[in-house]
Amino acid sequence: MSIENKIVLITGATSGIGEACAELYASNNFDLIITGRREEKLNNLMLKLEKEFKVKVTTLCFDISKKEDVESHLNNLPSELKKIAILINNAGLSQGLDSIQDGKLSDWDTMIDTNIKGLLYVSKIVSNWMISEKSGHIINIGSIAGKQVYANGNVYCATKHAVDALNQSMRIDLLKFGIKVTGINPGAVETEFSEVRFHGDKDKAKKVYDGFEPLKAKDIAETIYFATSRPAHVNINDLIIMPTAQASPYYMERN
Ligand code: NDP
Ligand code: 8X3
Repeated sequence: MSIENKIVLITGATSGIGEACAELYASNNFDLIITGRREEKLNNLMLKLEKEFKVKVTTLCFDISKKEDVESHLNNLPSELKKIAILINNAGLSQGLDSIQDGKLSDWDTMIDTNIKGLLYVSKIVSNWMISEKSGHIINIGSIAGKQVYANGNVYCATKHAVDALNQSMRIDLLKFGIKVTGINPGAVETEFSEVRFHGDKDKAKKVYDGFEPLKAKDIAETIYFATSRPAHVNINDLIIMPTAQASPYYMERN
């Protein structure tokens, strides 16, 4: 355990892409701050990574869509943990896959509050810490849904288009402070994403990935790691990463 290691803050590290990032950065000797709502999963991951990689892992259990909770958990960190080298804005979700006329307002609120407002609450606080340090790298997890829209994706696609816009504008605002900003936009990755989208319907979720090989969370973690390990003068602005069998949300080669 050492506070001299670089610190990476990963939102939504209890599963999927965030968890894979936690594993990869810990294995490369980064200390971590990991967040999510499921406390037991956070604690288990902390214990595993601290034991396996001898790094320091701090857990913060809060709902990213609740402004006061984000502020109190982040602002209460000790000052040495506010020296964040990398922020991975990963926490996010889709709820429902319904047409605009049939969509549920509660699903829309959840997606907008989590994917846009949650990302903003965290970014405002952490970018100010990075400005004080005059360095840092923010990774925004967008989606192919932030580049193209598909039927019934309406509000989820809109939130990810918003992440794409924020990714571009953060890069401009933080330019003069030497802070890097990178957008990572995956196609289909097999995680808990579809199960959450279909409100826990595992069979329906599984069918999303039938007949082709989707991306794994580790594929995205490795891409993020690549982006954050470029030399100081190099920034990767934006990447789209798809399964080889998926050309776009609409073109999928299934067996
Ligand atoms: P998972 O469902 O496996 O992971 C989502 C993570 O976000 C969990 O750790 C979850 O933690 C966290 N999270 C969700 N809502 C909240 C909240 N209100 N407060 C705090 N944490 C929250 O999905 P993925 O790993 O696939 O998703 C990660 C990101 O990647 C998302 O932004 C998603 O939109 C994006 N993405 C996913 C793709 C895919 O095909 N899987 C493709 C493109 C982008 P907890 O439940 O413990 O709160
Ligand atoms: C997740 C990928 O295509 O289901 O963002 O929107 S997709």
